Order: sequence, then structure tokens, then C-alpha cells
Amino acid sequence: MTQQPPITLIGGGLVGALLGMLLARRGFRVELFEKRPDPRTAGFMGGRSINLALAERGLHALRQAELADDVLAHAVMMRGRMVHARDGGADLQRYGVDDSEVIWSVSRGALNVLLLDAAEAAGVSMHFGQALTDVDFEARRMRVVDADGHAREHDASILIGADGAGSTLRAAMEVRQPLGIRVEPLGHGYKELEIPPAAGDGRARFTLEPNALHIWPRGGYMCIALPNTEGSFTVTLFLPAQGAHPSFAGMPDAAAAMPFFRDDFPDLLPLIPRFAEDYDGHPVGTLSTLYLDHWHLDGRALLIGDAAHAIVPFHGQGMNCGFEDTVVLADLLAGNGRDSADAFAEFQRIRQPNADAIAEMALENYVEMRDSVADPHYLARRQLGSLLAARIPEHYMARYRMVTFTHLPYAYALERGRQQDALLRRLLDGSTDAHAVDLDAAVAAFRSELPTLPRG
Ligand code: FAD
Ligand code: E0Q
Repeated sequence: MTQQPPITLIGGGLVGALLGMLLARRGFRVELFEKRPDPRTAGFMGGRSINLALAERGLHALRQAELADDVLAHAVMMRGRMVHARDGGADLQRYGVDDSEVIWSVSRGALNVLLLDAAEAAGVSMHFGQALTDVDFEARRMRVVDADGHAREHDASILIGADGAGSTLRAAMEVRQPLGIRVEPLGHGYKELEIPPAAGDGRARFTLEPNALHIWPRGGYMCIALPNTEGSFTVTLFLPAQGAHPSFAGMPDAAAAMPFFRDDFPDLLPLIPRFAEDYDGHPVGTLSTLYLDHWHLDGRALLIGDAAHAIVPFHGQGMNCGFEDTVVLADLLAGNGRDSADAFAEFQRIRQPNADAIAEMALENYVEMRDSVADPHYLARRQLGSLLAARIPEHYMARYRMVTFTHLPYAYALERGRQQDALLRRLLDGSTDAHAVDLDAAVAAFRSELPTLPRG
């Protein structure tokens, strides 16, 4: 094998750790620098359990790394979203057609630890507590600083930034060559709260249905809850950051938030015994979409994952998309006769249209989650869609399923979803009763107007 150039990875989060592992496995020498201390010895996020939804795209990348089984062994299956109405009623909307189409709730901390272990075992040399601060792209050197402020210099011939939405590498690249950065704030923030497990064992520990993603949609805002293996749930409240009630600015502390929560989430509040401690102790997170014109500086530096394309979380695809990135990039870099400049350019060419597409779908899903899951027109389209999915699976697949359960490019899912939705609207013609539509005519319309879906 030819001598491979060393690769310097910035960030040992979800994407950086997986990418490091895949590159090391393909014979690259990889040096990974992570700002935070090693979570395997220092613990993660003060021990708070934060979870994420893992879907087919992320799982596929984990399968390539032979880590999927390990990850799923510590995951909770979610069959659909359980929608909690104001009156306390709850209804499960299945994500897929059957139990082969489910998503998984995984602990962010545990997943990161598993990926770091795998990266280390694959031969990545890891440097924790070392934050990138500056890059000299001419000299191909970079500076990292430890928690005590001690600076060190390192080789930076080929840099890959998996350092997240606030990427320092991106800022350093921007100084060398403008990247065309656009940050579009959502204007809504989030706060995490915890539903602890009940006494008992197994399923008895879960105070809500364990195998679901719970949503309390309330119009302009909402709560969600994802299950953890120990029986707890992590609740996330999404709310306007500023402005008229309710907003985070208008409810700066638990005393202000409690009456609002009691009114709008009466069934949820009693499940959160440490509401005040959680509300006052946990920060308000910000949410934005990030777009860049340039993801790389010739062959010297590339951004990947959130550093290149942070999105809002409402489709549960940020990590899944970043994991899909890692497989594409590792394949390109390992491809014969490609230097890093070619590989980086090709990576952006392939991935950017797809990152743009999932960014748009994630924004749309916020509105859908907050409002439309209760809208009769939306429900009628959903229902007609399910009838068609059963009759003509080769001609109709819900956009959510393309995004969540296939490897079809995100850009394809967005475009195909638009065409399908237009046709569903036309067939329903304002009706909210899917069964009033002539199904044979609908089948014929889909067959004649849309091409067969790609296989797989
Ligand atoms: P990060 O996870 O942010 O990792 C970046 C790493 O770089 C960190 O370890 C950081 O310490 C390190 N770093 C930063 N600066 C430096 C520096 N200067 N030097 C060295 N290291 C540095 N995605 C899903 O797929 N499913 C979900 O259900 C989901 N839910 C979400 C819910 C919320 C509320 C949010 C905010 C996001 C959610 N996401 C979800 C998105 C997901 O969290 C991100 O897409 C994912 O974490 C991106 O991984 P990353 O490795 O690119 O960045
Ligand atoms: C999923 C799974 C944070 C978050 C993560 C998610 C989802 C949602 C709403 C949110 C979308 C959905 N969804 O249920 O349609 O599928 O990951 Cl808010």
C-alpha cells in the first residue's frame, strides 16, 4: 500500500469519532483533537442524559463501521410519534408501514463513548482537552490550547473540521478565504427537562409508552420526549426565544414557567418532579440553519457534519446526515488516485444539495410537528398516502419514510415529496375524508403522472 498522508481531525463528537474510525480502518494515519476532556474518564455533560433519534442513514454508516449491533443493544425502539392532545388524549402515528420501519432513541453520551473507543481501537491517536485556536494555512501548522491555556503547535497538512455548529476551523478558513457563511436563526430555543424512571423493573419503570417519540404539539411551540434505556425520558421544550408570551425571554425562571406548563402540558408536568431545578439549571439552547458556499479550502481543509451544515432538529436527521457524510468522505479519500483537493471538491458536490434539502425538510417539519399533526387536511393526505402506499408501494412512499428509512438522496426525497403532495392535494380537492377519494382513480393518477420509485 502507498504511504497515505496524515489527516488531522478537529472534534471528537459523533461525526468526528466515526469519521476517524472509518479513516483509520482504511489505512490513514489520523490525529484527532477534541476540546473537551475525555468523556470516558471525565463523564459526559455533567451526567445529564440527552438522547437522539437514530434512523436508517445513521445506522447504515454504523453498519459500515461494524458498530450497529453494539449501538442498538443500548437503544430504545420508537415505532411512531405519540401525539398528546390538550385534553390528555394520546394517539400513536406510526412512522413506517410495520415494525421493520422504526427509529431508535440512543444516548448521545454513550454513543460518543462507544465511537471514541472504536476510533481508538482502529488506531486513531486522540488528544483530549486540546482546542484548536488558529491555523496557518501557508505553513500548514495549527495551534491548539489546553484547559490551562498552554498552547502547542501541530502539523495541519490535511485538516478536517468536525467541530460542530460553532466550528473554530470554519472561522479560521473564513479568514483565509471567505466561505459565504449564512446563519439563519430559527428564533426558537430549547430546554431539556427530565422524566425520571418509576420504581419497578423493565417496562414498569417507564411512566409513558416506552416505544414512542412523544409530542405535545401546541401551535406555536411544543414539547417532545424520547425514552432512555433506564426508564427515564428526556423532554425538550421548544419555544420562541423572544417576544409575546409564551417565550423563553418572558419566562426567565421556573416560577414564571410553571403556570404556563401547568396550563399547556397538564399531563406532562406531574411526570417532571424536578421541573424547577431542571428549568433553572439547564441553559436555553439556540437553533439555526447554517449554509456555506465553500465547504473546503482546496486540499488543505474541509468541514463536515454540523460544522458544514447545521440544521434544526425537527426531523431528527442532523447526526444521521453527518454519519452519512462520513461514509461518503471516507470512500472518496480512499478512492484510487484522488488527492485531497479532488476528494474534498467531490464531497461538497455530492453532499451539499442533500444537506440543503434536509435543512429545508427539517424546517418544514417544525411547523408540521407544532400544528399540522392536528390539521384535518394534513391527516387526510396522510391517510390517502397510507392507502396508496399499501396499493402501489412502487409509486408512492411518504416523504418521511424516504428520509428516515431509505438511502435515497435527501434532494430526491424533497423533490419527489413535492410532486406526491401536489397530487394528493389535487385528488382530495379540499376534502378532509380520504375514503371519499376514488382509490382506483388515485392509483391511476400516480401511475401515469409519476415515475416508479427507485429500488432500495
Ligand atoms: P458535535 O456533536 O457538535 O461535535 C463537535 C465536537 O467538536 C464536540 O465534541 C466539541 O467539543 C468539539 N469541538 C468544538 N470546537 C472545538 C475546537 N476548537 N477544537 C477541538 N474540538 C472542538 N440529530 C439526529 O440525527 N437525531 C436527533 O434526534 C437529533 N436531535 C437533536 C436535538 C437537539 C436539541 C439538537 C440541538 C440537535 C439534534 N440533532 C439530532 C443534531 C445532532 O445533535 C448533530 O447533528 C450532531 O451532534 C452533529 O455532530 P458533529 O460531530 O458534527 O458536531
Ligand atoms: C423524528 C425523530 C428533536 C426531534 C427528533 C426527531 C423528530 C422530532 C419531531 C424532533 C420527527 C417526527 N422526529 O417525528 O416527524 O422522526 O427525531 Cl422534535
